[in-house]
Amino acid sequence: MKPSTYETGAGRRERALLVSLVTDASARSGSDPEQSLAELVNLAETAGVEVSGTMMQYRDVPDSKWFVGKGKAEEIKRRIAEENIDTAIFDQELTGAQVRNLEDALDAKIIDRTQLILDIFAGRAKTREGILQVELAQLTYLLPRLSGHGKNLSRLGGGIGTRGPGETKLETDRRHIRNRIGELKRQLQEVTAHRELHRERRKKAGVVQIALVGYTNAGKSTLLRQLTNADVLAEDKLFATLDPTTRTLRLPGGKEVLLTDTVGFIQNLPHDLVAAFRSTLEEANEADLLLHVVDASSSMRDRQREVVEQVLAELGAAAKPTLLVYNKIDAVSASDFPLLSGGGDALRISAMDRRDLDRLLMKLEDALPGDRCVLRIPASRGDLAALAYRVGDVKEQRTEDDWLLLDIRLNHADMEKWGRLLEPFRVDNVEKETNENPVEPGSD
Ligand SMILES: Nc1nc2c(ncn2[C@@H]2O[C@H](COP(=O)(O)OP(=O)(O)OP(=O)(O)O)[C@@H](O)[C@H]2O)c(=O)[nH]1
Ligand SMILES: [Mg+2]
Repeated sequence: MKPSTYETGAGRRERALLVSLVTDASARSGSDPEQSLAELVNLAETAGVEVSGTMMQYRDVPDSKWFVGKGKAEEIKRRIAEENIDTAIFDQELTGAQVRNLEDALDAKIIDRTQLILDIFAGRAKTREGILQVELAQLTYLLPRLSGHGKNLSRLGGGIGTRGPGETKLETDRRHIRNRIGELKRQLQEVTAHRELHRERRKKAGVVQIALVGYTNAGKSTLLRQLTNADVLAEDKLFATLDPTTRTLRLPGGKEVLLTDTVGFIQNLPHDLVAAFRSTLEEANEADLLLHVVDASSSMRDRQREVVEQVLAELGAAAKPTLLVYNKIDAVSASDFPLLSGGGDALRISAMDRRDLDRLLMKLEDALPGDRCVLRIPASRGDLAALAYRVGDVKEQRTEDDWLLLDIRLNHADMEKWGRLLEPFRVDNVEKETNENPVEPGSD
């Protein structure tokens, strides 16, 4: 499927009016309609649309025919004529029938938030997996709306294939789309199997994996680049990253881990998109530790943090060890700074500040899950000491006669792989040894 370009036939950017309907149900959803609409402006600009203006209506329930009320529809029609508008973009999901009715009544292209996000994704997808996932999401979104799309369908490749005997045009299109969906799922399974194999191999090798997660535009890719010199795209656009990128990261103690950048989240993320991107999002699920990056400079930061937590819960990753990081503090005003919530252990950093990055790395090292223990190795076994340094995080080293004592934190995966070699030299759990200095629960 070709991505939609949001250009008029004359090569000019489409001009759009952005419309939001606030209902009782949306008020309960926890999202602030004004912020959501501001975000829609951002999404539209990301897609290459020129935003002419915004409109908001409060109503108990959506109108089944027009979505907005009749009076509002007339107001929209007036503005479309006055401001030479090509497209109306709705912040909420429309039914196929509503799209058709509005198209007919307003004589403009009608798009909803989901479709806009799908179009942005379509324009961004580069890898085979990304392209397959986006097309799957687009077709899944389109199928139930097929009858409703009038003029709009043509840009989504209407009139696909040939008609079977006795079939209407609509039935033919539906059949083709279903076949294509089946085909896409098969192809995706192949690609995914490949990725899972990679992941399994890394796991077996005892490599610790950390995933960067967070709202779109929080600074995940910037952090990956700053920490690992990775050549990844970071820009002030929504959904700059679609495909996960993994790089090796060396922690201050010398231990090497893998850091993965993932696709950003957004509120009201289209469900079809979450489903289609499941294998990509699984990267977060498979990680040993999540680095949750929040844009501290955003007025929506608390909502954004909640949305990410919600999506992680949906993915089954809610209980994962997570390090919360407020990024972009260089762009936060001093008066706003104390308001940053998120518990005492949340880090506040600027991805542009080297010292902040060093603090982050130290904190990461500490946050890595694993068993802390003491190894007592014969001084002659330099090979074992080297192994311990390679796979573990050595907190302290001292010698006692002909023995080397290492206070070390070993990742569970490391222990599974190397435990056989190191286990015989394990003395005791370090927690027992340091009992005279107990740690308050939750203060870590
Ligand atoms: N002022 C400031 N800007 C930052 C900081 N970190 C990132 N940015 C900017 O924020 C924008 C988004 O950064 P990205 O790294 O692309 O964000 P992302 O989380 O990867 O976004 P998606 O890939 O869209 O999910 C870019 O313009 C960065 O230059 C920071 O610490 N301070
Ligand atoms: Mg990114």
